[in-house]
Amino acid sequence: MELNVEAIRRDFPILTQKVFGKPLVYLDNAATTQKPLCVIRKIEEVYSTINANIHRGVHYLSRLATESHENARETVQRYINAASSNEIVFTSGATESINLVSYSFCRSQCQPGDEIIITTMEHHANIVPWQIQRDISGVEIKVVPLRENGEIRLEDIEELISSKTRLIAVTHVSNVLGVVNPIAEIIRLGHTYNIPTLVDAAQSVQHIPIDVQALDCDFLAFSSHKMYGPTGVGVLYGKEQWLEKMPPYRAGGEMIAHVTFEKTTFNELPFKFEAGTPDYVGSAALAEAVRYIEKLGLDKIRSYEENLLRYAADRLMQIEGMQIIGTSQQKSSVISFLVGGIHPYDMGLLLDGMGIAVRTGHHCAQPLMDALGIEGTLRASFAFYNTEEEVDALVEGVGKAAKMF
Ligand code: C6P
Repeated sequence: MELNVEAIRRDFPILTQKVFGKPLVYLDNAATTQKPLCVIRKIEEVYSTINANIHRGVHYLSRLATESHENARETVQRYINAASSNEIVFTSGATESINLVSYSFCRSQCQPGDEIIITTMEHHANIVPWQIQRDISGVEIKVVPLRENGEIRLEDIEELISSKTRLIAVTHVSNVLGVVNPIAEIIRLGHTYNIPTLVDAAQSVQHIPIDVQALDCDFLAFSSHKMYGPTGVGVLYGKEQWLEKMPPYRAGGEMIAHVTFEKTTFNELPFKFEAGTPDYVGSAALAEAVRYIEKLGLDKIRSYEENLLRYAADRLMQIEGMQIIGTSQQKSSVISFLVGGIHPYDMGLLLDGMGIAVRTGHHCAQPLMDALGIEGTLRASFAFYNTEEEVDALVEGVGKAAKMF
């Protein structure tokens, strides 16, 4: 059975809105996805029924809230098939998850001169933390170049590997090109040299089934708000063997075992990395989003979105002057494009006037823009609630806007 998109759309109240008198066509899902009613209601339910600080109180509500937060951890564990819930650390988002790894991994596993491999297509969130560590820990950054069609190649990664390489940090899906990187092969390559891999799954975990055990993945980072969950919550998956070796990232609250003014001992995993009051309302709502995705089925979601992406690419290519950025065959849910010499921002504004929400600019990937020799792109990004009719509206909108220049 295929997805019943008409019924799915009824779960997302925001999609029925009009913008400037036109039906909203929301194609900015790579920036953030909309939320189904069950997620919105979960937030209300937690605040209305079990709200209390977790892990602290002996009282009834605190026990329920703690149970809800820990159940959410197990839901996330199941979703990515982690071996243990100790390997699931709640953070504020993919950005914080990567910052956690960069800080704690470099501090405990790297010496000055050691090397971290990243790629040209990384989001700033997987570039800048390593640059900060370059200043603090003295690590060097090696960058995998991009091939013509926007892909990275295994042999280019292997070329950069040396006896000083400590980590490969790579995005699963590029938020600009939509390219799906061969993370299984990259992880395997790293392991042949005893090098762990951090996968930035911010743009993949909502589109592509991920099994961290099958992948033998060392670290995986993602955000709740890009997978139909609330903002302000994220996940770092880390293999227990690595997390055990890494020192805490932030200090205070739940991450301690015992404190005196002379010395503090730290809590066990995963609490060692969760300082302060965690977003236990957000975690419950994220778990609800995960259940929603699981109910639809990621395989069905993937196949629906792949068809939509193909349809969009074929239709957009019919527009005169259309240039699609990133022509790899392995793509997921994102199309970046330029039309003639039209500035993406100008085109984006005109589309906005037609009720069509796309993103314009460098998409927090300026080094990629430099490598491509462009300033920015227009980007349409899809979710399972988008339709071919919405793609038609985009194509018509872009065509109309292009004629205005
Ligand atoms: N990309 C986009 O419109 P946060 O902000 O922490 O939830 O996610 C950061 C992040 C990390 N990696 C990748 C590949 C991403 O795409 C993002 C967020 C958004 O493309 C906002 S810039």
